[in-house]
Amino acid sequence: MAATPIDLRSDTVTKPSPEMRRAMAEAEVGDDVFMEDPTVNRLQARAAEIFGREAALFVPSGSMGNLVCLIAHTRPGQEVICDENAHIYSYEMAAMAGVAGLLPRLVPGEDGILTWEQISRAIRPRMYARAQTALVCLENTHNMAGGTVYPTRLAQEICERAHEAGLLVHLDGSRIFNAATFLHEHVRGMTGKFDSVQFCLSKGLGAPVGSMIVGSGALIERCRSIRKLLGGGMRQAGVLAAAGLIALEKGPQRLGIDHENATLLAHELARMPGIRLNPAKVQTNIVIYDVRETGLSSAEFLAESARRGVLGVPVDRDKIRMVTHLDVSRADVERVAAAICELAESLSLSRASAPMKNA
Ligand code: TLP
Repeated sequence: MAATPIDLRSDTVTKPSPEMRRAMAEAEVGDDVFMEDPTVNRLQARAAEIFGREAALFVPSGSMGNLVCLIAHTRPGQEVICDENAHIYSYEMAAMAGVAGLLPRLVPGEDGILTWEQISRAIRPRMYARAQTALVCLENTHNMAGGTVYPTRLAQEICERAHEAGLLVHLDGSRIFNAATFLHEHVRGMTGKFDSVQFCLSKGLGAPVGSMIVGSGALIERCRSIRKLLGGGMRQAGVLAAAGLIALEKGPQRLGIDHENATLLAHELARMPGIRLNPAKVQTNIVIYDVRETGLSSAEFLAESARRGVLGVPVDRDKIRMVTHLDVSRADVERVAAAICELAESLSLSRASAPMKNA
């Protein structure tokens, strides 16, 4: 068993590089609630510039970034259209309902990708006694669909048609740079039509903490107050922003390596007995596979993997997610594949030698 486990639970587990730690130690700081932290101000200006927007806001997490935008765009009692497995719906403590007072209106996307046709059918008619649809939220890449990417033209069409219908559109772009890497496009062109975009510095880009919201100057002003309302006003946050700046400048360039590693892992897994996935669907750094036919639940399979030095997370009873990131090399992925192959084969052998029921 490997001494240090190979941690594929998430791309959030990455540790700041020595360069980041140096920049954090040396960061020039001020009180960001007074908007006087020069490093935070630099990070915000740079994010706005990269996305071609008027302004940006540094927030402690992707969840807070999404929630701040939801509150900024809506009022309690309204509806938000999103995919049925959207992170804002499934993994953010029901804050959409519990804090923002919104009703989620779920649409089953194909691999997490919605079409305007599906969205338009979910819009509530303007009728007394009906909750009113205010917002559409897309997720790119889509986490629980296995890191799938929106074709840019489709995302743009959804924004255009939603605006014509009087709706706003938010992008949970936590992994938007992974999508840009897959498409060989620039985030500016991919996201310019959204009313707000949240993206994470702390996932594949490698920063220890933080996310950004980008949008119009007026939106960001509003978001700044809402961030404070939620307790997210940070003080000498320049120590975090310094790492964020390095993540933003250097992180995107190496995401292709994570994608190659995920593709390699997917192809290896697809050959193993009892493991089901379609490696052709792996576009970025997330691999989701089904272990039902091994005879174990995802939790049981993961416990056995952990004993062999490999960590992942369960998606549901049958499915497991593994995510490649900057602290995982190709050699690590080969070790992961060998360990899971040994596990899958031993389970397959024990199934073959088990006495047949009702023989
Ligand atoms: N995702 C985490 C877990 O919460 C599942 C992960 O390990 O992938 N949007 C998307 C699409 C996300 O994947 C995440 C985090 C968030 C929002 C929230 O970001 P944080 O964790 O910074 O609040």
